[in-house]
Amino acid sequence: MAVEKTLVLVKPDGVKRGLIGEVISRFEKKGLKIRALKMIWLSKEKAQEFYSVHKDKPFFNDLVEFITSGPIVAMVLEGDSAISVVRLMIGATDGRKAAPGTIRGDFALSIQDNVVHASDSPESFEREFKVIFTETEIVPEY
Ligand code: 3AN
Repeated sequence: MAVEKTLVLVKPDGVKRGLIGEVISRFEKKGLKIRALKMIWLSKEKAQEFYSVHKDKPFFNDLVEFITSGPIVAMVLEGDSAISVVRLMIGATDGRKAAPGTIRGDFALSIQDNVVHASDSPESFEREFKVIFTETEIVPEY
């Protein structure tokens, strides 16, 4: 088992609906360690950079519009196989298809307004992390 870090965002819909605590609480109870945490409001430029892998998709502009529509809460979580564990816990992209018991399965009914984002690979984490955080914002191991 490899200890991994992953980047999670509570998206603007999750913040507006008062789900920050619920989302963080699930990850804390699972045993994942919070190594960084902050609330930010992404600029359009940062949002385009964050979602650059989707730049040719038809929904790219809507996605940038949505993620910049309000503040988000960003965190770096760490634990054994954190990337796949967190992806399991957030559920399928489309909230209508996400399994009950997952964050999207319990709180989302949309493919865009789906409460959370989480890195899907170590490479994604490295790229996404640098858009949102600086190295010094990660606390030392504890
Ligand atoms: P995930 O967040 O599950 O990794 P991705 O990476 O395929 O999903 O998509 C990134 C984000 O783009 C999703 N979280 C969702 O908000 C949005 N998205 C994905 N597919 C669509 C779609 N067909 N229509 C609108 N928005 C979409």
